[in-house]
Amino acid sequence: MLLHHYPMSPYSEKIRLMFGYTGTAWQGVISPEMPPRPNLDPVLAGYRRIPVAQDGADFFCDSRLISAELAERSGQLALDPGNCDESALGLQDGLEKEVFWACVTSIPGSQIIKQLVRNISIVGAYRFIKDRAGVARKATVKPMAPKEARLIFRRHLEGLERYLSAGDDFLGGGSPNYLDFAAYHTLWFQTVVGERPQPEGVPAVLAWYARMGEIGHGEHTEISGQQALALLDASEPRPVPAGRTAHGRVGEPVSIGPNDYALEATEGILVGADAGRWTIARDTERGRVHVHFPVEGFELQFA
Ligand SMILES: N[C@@H](CCC(=O)N[C@@H](CS)C(=O)NCC(=O)O)C(=O)O
Repeated sequence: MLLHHYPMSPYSEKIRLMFGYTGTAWQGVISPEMPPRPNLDPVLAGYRRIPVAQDGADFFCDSRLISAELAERSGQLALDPGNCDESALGLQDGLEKEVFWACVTSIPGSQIIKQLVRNISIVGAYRFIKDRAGVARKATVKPMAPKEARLIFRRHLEGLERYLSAGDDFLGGGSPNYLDFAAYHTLWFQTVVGERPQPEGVPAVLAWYARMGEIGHGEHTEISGQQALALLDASEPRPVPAGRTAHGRVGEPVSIGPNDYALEATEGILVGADAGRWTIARDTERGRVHVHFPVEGFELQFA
């Protein structure tokens, strides 16, 4: 499998660590932090988030769907978000909504700017801030005040502490499940990208965080965006399983995009659908591709 990612991306970190955990040998394509993304734009022409996984001419959008795909391929079914009960963590609006936004918003802006300048230059940092301000303006999720964000993130850590100090090494019990990786990437973003000090008064969380970090990213090599696109010349999308082609509207033109932020949608012909996933076919300059989206958090419109 191939992952379009960039070093500072928290959602990518979740998947990089899952590759390490499942012992999956992977290839990475370092993607620009913001559009234009020459590694993906010729294929997706719309969807603009990172990470995206690629297997030949099949593209998987959103880290939840990538996790489900990885769970199936590795036989580690606990990595499929559909197999985990997030409500056990007692969160009001989930790890990937409330907690993620609290994590990002509670890091001081000056720290984010420092990291951006270090990673992508002053001009890059300026372009990034302008780009993400545009994303925020069009978002359907309401912004959080920094004070509220800090409180929510602290409450989340205290909830994790209660859960983890009950005895198990991981949120999944004796071994990690999807929730471990989803909870890891926010604390990773705070401490590694945000350079925040380690949180105080939550020893079980810190021990768990260290255990998770030890998993590492596994065996991987980086290839260029052009090399990733060249794979399309010799690849065909994998057949859509019969159970997913029976949907009454298969064959119709559609557009699919996120329903919360970075709303840009990708157009194609619906070739597969079930309760958890939509698949569209697109004809690109390099041939036909299939693009897979999760149903949760996305909106499908018929043309
Ligand atoms: N729900 C998505 C969220 C991905 C996400 O927000 N990625 C960030 C980078 S870590 C992003 O792409 N932000 C906005 C953008 O570049 O369009 C997932 O799980 O993959």
